[in-house]
Amino acid sequence: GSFHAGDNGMLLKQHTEGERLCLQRLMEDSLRPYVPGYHGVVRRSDHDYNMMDDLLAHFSCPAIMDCKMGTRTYLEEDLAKARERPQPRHDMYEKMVDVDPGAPTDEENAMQAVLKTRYMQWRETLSSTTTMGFRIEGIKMADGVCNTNFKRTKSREQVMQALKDFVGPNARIMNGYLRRLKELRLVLESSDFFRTHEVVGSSLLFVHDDTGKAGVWMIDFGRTVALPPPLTLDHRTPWVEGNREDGYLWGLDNLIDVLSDMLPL
Ligand code: 4IP
Ligand code: MN
Repeated sequence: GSFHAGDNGMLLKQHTEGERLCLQRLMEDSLRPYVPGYHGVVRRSDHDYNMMDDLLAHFSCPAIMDCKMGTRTYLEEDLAKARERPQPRHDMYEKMVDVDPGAPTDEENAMQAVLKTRYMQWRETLSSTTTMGFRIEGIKMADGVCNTNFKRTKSREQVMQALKDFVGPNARIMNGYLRRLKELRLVLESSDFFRTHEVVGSSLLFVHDDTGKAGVWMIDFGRTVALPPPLTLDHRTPWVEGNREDGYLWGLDNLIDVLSDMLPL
């Protein structure tokens, strides 16, 4: 995989230059408390890694949830590339057929392949990404049991049930998550980094344990890119090709709304 357990409380993630730039800039931004602390590039047995704080280090038997944020999960530049030089993918065709044999078009069936942007768009509309601006990617419960079977978790009711199963009956944890998400929203609304970046394929990592500790952090900046100045985003305006909007804050509004509706537990 692309991760390695680092030394004492650190995590090593396969280096990409785009993610390095983001993490470096985030260390100077008001968002710093909401991202893993970044410690630069390190080399281990011939590979480069971005070294960052392991967010799980201060939890005991944590429950973990990954929510991918935004209404769009591929970059605008991927669309342009796909038009200039289409690269149909057999692996993505197979992933598509596994979930829904009726999903590929006749042309895609003939090629036994789909474009990545087409696959990503299909995943967006199958899940809550298009309708709510976020989707649950995976959950690991305190007992270690993992569930990544959320590809068709789409309706508000389905999403709420999954969130209920994850949070459990503990009001302290629920209130902790809500407080943290509302703080994050305020900071995002005034962050220079956030205003000037297209944030795609990034997740919110939820972590809690049975001591009642609960935290949320922004992770995965491999497809977060700086906008050409003076362009900025509000992250709520609907996307039309060219405006680069990603729907991140609209998704966070919806996520906070769903969690609030679950109270009182
Ligand atoms: C995956 O699809 C995820 O979208 C990955 O995003 C993406 O990686 C993969 O693209 C794509 O196949 P499934 O989740 O349906 O399996 P993430 O890394 O956020 O999970 P990228 O490279 O876009 O980050 P490929 O091109 O790596 O296969
Ligand atoms: Mn990735």
